[in-house]
Amino acid sequence: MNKKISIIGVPIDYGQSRRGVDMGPSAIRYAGVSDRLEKLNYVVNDLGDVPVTQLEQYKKKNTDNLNNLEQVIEINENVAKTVDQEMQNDYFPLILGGDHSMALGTIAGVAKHYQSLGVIWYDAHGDLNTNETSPSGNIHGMPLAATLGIGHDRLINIYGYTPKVKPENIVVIGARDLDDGEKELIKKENIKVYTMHEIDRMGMPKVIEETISYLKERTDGVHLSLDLDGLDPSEAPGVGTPVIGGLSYRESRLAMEMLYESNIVTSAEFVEVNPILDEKNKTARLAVGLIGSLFGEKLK
Ligand code: 4U7
Ligand code: MN
Ligand code: MN
Ligand code: MN
Repeated sequence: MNKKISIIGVPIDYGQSRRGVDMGPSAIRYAGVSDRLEKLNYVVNDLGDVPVTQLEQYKKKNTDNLNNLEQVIEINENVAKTVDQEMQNDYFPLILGGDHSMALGTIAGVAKHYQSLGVIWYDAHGDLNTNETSPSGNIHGMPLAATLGIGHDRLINIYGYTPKVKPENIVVIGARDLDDGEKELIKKENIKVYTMHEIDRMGMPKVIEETISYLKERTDGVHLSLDLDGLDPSEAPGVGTPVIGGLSYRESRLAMEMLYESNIVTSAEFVEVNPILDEKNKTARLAVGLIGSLFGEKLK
C-alpha cells in the first residue's frame, strides 16, 4: 500500500436532511485517525477540510427534486480538485465525511487516474437514485447512479466528464434498504450487489474473496466508499439514516483486513458520521478502527 496518505475532510451536510453530519470529519480526527496511521508507519498529511459555506448563508432550495443542488455541486467541484491533486502528488486520498453526496466529488477526482476504476460501495443503501426516482430529493441517495452517468445533468457532469465508472466495476455490500427505482437500475445495469441476505448466507469472508477476484479481473484501481450506516445501528448509532439488521463491527473489520491483504484499494472514504446522533463518539471510533484495519493494523 502507498505509504503516504492525505486526509481530506468534507464537512458537508447539504446532501441530506439531518444537521450534524458536517461535524463528522472533526469527530473522526478527534477519535485519533492520524495517530493510528502514523503508528503503522505511514506518512500522514492532514490537509484539513475542503471549504464549505454554511447552509444558513444560503436559502434552502429545491431544483428538479434535488435539495441544495448548487451547494452540493460547488463543494464537490472542490473535493474533486483536491483529491485529484493529492493523487497527482502520489498520496493515497483518505476522505472523511460528511454526507455521502461527497462521493460525487471524490470519485470524480479519483476516476480520471485509472482506465477502469472499481468501486466498493459498503452501505445499507444503494445510493442509486436519480432525481426522478428519489423519494426524498436528498442527493446523498444518488451519488453512485451519478458516477455511472445516470441522473441529472449537473450531477453526472461534476469535474467536467461523465461517466466515471462502468456498472460492471461496482460491488455493493450490505444493502438492505433499496428503493424501487434503485432495484430497477440494479437489474437493468446488472450491478453486483451483496445484500444482507447474501452476506448472511455466504459469510463475509466469501463475499470479500469474491469481491476481490471480481475486481482484480476488470479494474486497475479500487475506491472504497464506506457509509457507516452499512454497520448495524446498535454498534454505529451516529448516522442519519440508520437501518436495522446491518453488518457488525467484527465483520466489517475482517472485510477491511482482507482488503488490506489483497492490496487492491487505491483510495477510500468513510462517510455519514453524525456526532450529534452518536453516543460518546462511538461511531467515529468505529470508523477509525476500520481505517486502521484497511491500512494493515491487526490486533495481534
Ligand atoms: B446514504 C433513501 F429513500 N434511499 O434516497 C433516499 F430511503 O448515503 C435513503 O446511503 C438514502 O445514507 C440514504 O433518500 C443515503 C431513502
Ligand atoms: Mn447509507
Ligand atoms: Mn450512502
Ligand atoms: Mn445515511
